[in-house]
Amino acid sequence: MSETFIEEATEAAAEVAGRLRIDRREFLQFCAATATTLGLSSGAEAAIAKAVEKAKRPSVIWLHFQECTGCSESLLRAEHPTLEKLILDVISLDYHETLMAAAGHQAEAARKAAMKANKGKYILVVEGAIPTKQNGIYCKIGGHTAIDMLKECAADAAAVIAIGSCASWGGMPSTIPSISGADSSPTGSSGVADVLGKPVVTIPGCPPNPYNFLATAVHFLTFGKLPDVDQLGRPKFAYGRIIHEHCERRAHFDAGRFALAFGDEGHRKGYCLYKLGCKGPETYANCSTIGFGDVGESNWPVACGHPCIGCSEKGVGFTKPIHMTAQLKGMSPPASYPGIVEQQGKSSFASAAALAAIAGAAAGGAAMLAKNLGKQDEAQAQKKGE
Ligand code: FSX
Ligand code: SF4
Ligand code: F3S
Repeated sequence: MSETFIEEATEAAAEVAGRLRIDRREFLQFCAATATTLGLSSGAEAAIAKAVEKAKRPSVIWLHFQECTGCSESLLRAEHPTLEKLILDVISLDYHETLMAAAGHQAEAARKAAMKANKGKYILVVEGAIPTKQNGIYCKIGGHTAIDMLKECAADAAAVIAIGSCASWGGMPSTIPSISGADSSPTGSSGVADVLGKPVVTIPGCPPNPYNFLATAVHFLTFGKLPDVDQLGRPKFAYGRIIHEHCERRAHFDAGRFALAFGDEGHRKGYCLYKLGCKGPETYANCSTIGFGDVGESNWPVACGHPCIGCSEKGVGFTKPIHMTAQLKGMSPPASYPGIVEQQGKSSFASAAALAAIAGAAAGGAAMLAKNLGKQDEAQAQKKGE
């Protein structure tokens, strides 16, 4: 990074810090954290600082359908470092039913005005699933069904972002009742892409981590385009890895140490929650690496002692029973694994698994895992037999 670039970034930081009345260092930390979240190379934080300083804020029209407003709540509830201030500075939130002062006809007029003024340039953010049964009559706003409103707003949008699991793939409202023999949810709740018939950027999670939305918006602002996504429309920077790969309890998983009941000795000692139904091994998200809720390090479901329920993963969250054990997917070694040759000269299970993965010996690795998963049960059975 050149000195001029650093100077410019520092000037930009001073400008934004003054405008938002936040500490300059706090703003630079935000830029660095966003660059890290996005997986950008060193120096990107300066580009982010300059882009935010220019404040060419993209207009955002935010729709709400079948949901609990948790996505908006999680964006606005963070206290440090004034996330909501940054969000509202990075984007121009021109229509948001639960935040805007306007109501009724005024709200409708505000939406039409924002769409007209920013035709072809605004970002459409959709929160909530779209009920599709009986022509969508289960969710109407201003006399329009969610289906019609979504299609109308999406037609002139520069980009569409589905925020939360509900908008991404149907989420909680799409849960099929288990006792009625139904094959869909009562209202036919669907994701945005299914209704529009085209892929959109999705930021699943119930609610999603606010930084994943913010980083996506900052990427748009800095580079003029949305970040790279996977086949489900999820930004790769946030959903490229399985939670289990970077979980702080992973060493316990590898060593075969599991909590078997809430409050048992293993649970109190912070052992792996796999046997309590943790879906970390089949859920793609960055919860374990960036934490949640902006209230301190290691604040995410598993760190709090509850198994991940896979809230961000279609086919897992709100679909699989909470205490059903997860399917083990792509067991690649996490970055935190020890080296292949231990300092003491011994090889650990972790290093053996890393070697197996490198050699592509997946079957061997799986066998080892199965052995470890059974370890604790065997030990307990033996104990009982004594
Ligand atoms: Fe709620 Fe959002 Fe869950 Fe859904 O988040 S937190 S039900 S994903 O649409 O408001
Ligand atoms: Fe962490 Fe869950 Fe994986 Fe255990 S199963 S290591 S608690 S993500
Ligand atoms: Fe959801 Fe699991 Fe993350 S429950 S918030 S995907 S840890």
